[in-house]
Amino acid sequence: MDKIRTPSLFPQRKKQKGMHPSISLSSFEVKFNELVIFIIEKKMGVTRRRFLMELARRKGFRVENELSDSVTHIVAENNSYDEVLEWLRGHKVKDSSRFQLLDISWFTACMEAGKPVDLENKHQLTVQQVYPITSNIPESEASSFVAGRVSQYACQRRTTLNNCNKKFTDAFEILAENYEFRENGVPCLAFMRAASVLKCLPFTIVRMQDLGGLPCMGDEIRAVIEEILDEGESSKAKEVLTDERYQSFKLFSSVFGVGLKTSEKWYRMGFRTLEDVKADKTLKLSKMQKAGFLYHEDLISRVSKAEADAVSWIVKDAVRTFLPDALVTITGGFRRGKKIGHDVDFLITSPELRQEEEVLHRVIDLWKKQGLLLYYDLVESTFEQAKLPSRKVDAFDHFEKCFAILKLHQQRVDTSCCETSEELDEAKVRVWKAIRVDLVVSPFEQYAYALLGWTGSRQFERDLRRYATHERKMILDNHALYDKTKRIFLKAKSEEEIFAHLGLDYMEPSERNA
Ligand code: DCT
Ligand code: MG
Repeated sequence: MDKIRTPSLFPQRKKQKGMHPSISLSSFEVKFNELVIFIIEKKMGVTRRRFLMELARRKGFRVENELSDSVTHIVAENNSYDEVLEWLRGHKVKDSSRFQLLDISWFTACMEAGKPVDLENKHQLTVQQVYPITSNIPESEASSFVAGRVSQYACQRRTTLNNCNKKFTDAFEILAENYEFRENGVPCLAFMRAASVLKCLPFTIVRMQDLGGLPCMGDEIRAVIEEILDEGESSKAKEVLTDERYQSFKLFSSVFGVGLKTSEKWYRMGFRTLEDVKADKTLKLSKMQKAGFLYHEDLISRVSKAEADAVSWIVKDAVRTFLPDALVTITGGFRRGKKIGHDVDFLITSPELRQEEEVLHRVIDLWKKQGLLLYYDLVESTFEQAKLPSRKVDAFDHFEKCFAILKLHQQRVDTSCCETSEELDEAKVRVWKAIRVDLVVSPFEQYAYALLGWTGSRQFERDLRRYATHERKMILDNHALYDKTKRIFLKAKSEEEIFAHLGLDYMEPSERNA
């Protein structure tokens, strides 16, 4: 369960390799460098757009004529979220999560204030927005209208990282995790599903009536919501956080290679902290757990987007040394637009028949020689033995994969005591950080299914498979889609085709943060 760190209000965009610095044609002084605006002309017209651009530039905002790589904030008028996404797709933008998609109301508020104003829910263009943002419809009425249309399946709810109900979902996730630690699967799943439903709402729950016809809101869930609304916090969640068993399990499972079974064992042996575990010299640790303890500090510090990009470069470079036409795609949370993750996931394939088969071994050998590999566990493909598709929900797939810990060299600068530029240069110390990396290799014809499966989120994947089974009489896994009625496997070259086979509207990775 991830704690999603809320992105800073105006994220500073970093210059990325291969991107051209954009040229602002404004002759006005830029006062607010932290954001770069682009205004969509559609439904607004050339004249009004030009007027607004000029106005903003005069007030010190940076406004781009074109949708350049530096743009951070996209403003639209009278366009729905879906229309803006459609427009972006038409302009070859695949990942809309790198932008704030905003209604003109945010822009006008900024112009009135003469400076960037905080982004509020009402400014954000989000899915399921059924009324124009500026309308006077009471919030509860709006929400119950939306609630009636919210599907029980995450694959039918567009869920971005913009969570308006964090105070509820944080509590749910703590409670779910506690049930998981106690191997109480039913309420664990109930709280995870409820959290997932609230994450897709374009409004904050402010009264119980707002829950209207929302799915997955059982009595226990409602009681927690009610208490948070009345008291500002959940006493149950608070209690869990101070629970000895929960605290120990949380610590133990933070070690790479330690799951529920080991945590349970250690707890029963009387251990409560990681120091207790380390102090017992008779304890047999697996190779994975040894690495987990060795690099624990680095691994719990989470991976930033910049670090993920750096790893991505290393992975692509290594893979393409042996397979120049290989497709190497970042999957998992980073593909969904997350700015932080616990690992970096990659999917590798090659359009040339069976060329992908040897690549992982070669990459590992190369990294060993380069001293980059701190740990690895290579799992050979079990594809031949596998009966397809797998019926087990949450079953792991049969692809060849490598769970690794990579040594990422970074340059960290401690400038606190530097007075001259020479001192600054000297202070530059080369250090490295251990990063968890998952590499998965798929045959080219299964690539779309593998990509869909490894992009997540876990809740999205679970519901996608549940939807396929219960609503379409199909079986979906990371390799294929099987139509039980027609008794055929449905081929797909892209994720879009898989959604179409399932009769679902396509969802961007950034909308799969269920
Ligand atoms: N996955 C899945 N079922 C699992 C495990 C993983 O469907 N039991 C899929 C969904 C996400 C993807 O694999 C990568 O898994 P993680 O790295 O665990 O998740 P993440 O979304 O990338 O989260 P994090 O940011 O913490 O790495
Ligand atoms: Mg991940």
